[in-house]
Amino acid sequence: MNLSKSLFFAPFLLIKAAIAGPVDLSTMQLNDGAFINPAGELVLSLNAGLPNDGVVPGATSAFITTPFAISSSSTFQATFQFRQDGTADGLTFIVHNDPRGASAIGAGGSSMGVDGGPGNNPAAISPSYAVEFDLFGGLPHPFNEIAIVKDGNANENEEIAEAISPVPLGTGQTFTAWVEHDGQTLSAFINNSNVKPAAPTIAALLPLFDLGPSVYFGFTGARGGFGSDQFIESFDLTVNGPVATVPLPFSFPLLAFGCGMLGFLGWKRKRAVAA
Ligand SMILES: [Ca+2]
Ligand SMILES: [Ca+2]
Repeated sequence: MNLSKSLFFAPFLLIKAAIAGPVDLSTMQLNDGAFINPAGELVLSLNAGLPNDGVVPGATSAFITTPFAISSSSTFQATFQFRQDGTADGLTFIVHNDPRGASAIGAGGSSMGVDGGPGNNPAAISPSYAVEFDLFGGLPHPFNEIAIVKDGNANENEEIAEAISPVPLGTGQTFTAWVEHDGQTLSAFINNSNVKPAAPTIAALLPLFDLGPSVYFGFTGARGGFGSDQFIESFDLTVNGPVATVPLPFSFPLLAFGCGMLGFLGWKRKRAVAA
């Protein structure tokens, strides 16, 4: 066995599912009409800018193609700039472990691209946690809302938490959103600048590891009888924490052996200095 090669590669194998930094939107899997426009923005609405804009209900989704391994101590921080115009329905940021993987998509309209359609076709994206940036909301609940939904259940009466957005979501202005998870609590912040507010707009206790050992990250967009366009202008994602659930049969022993060797060499060196 070539020991130096093992020592070099083992740590990289361990963190291969982690990420920190900007996501190249053009590398995401784009589903059911989501596209990248000439400005490099991810456009979630269908037929954006076309004459029938606003008439066709539908949903889109876009996901980072690779799932991320997580453990009970994993956390993530997502930051994205976006803008929406129109009246319905909105977009979500979603983390999920649906068997459809990067192809997952729900129904349009008030299903927000995460809930199921009639006859559960398409199925809701589940298991999942999503943060809605919902232009329409649903009476008696507020329009212009930010809500947290679980397992794609976007029914207005069954959202896990809801709040009136502190910024007007449907005006076409660019906003920055921060969606964070500390392992136990999902929190969402929003501002009309890139300064993160001290307090979240919304938060809910939803342990990340309850979704399972790996998750996908991305967005959904939905339009209904009233139209809206949704643009993701930028997307940064950091996924932290041990990825001990990644099945890497060879790298763990190699790393353990590598650390042992480094420890031994360090001990030898210290001993030499002491002598
Ligand atoms: Ca809602
Ligand atoms: Ca609501």
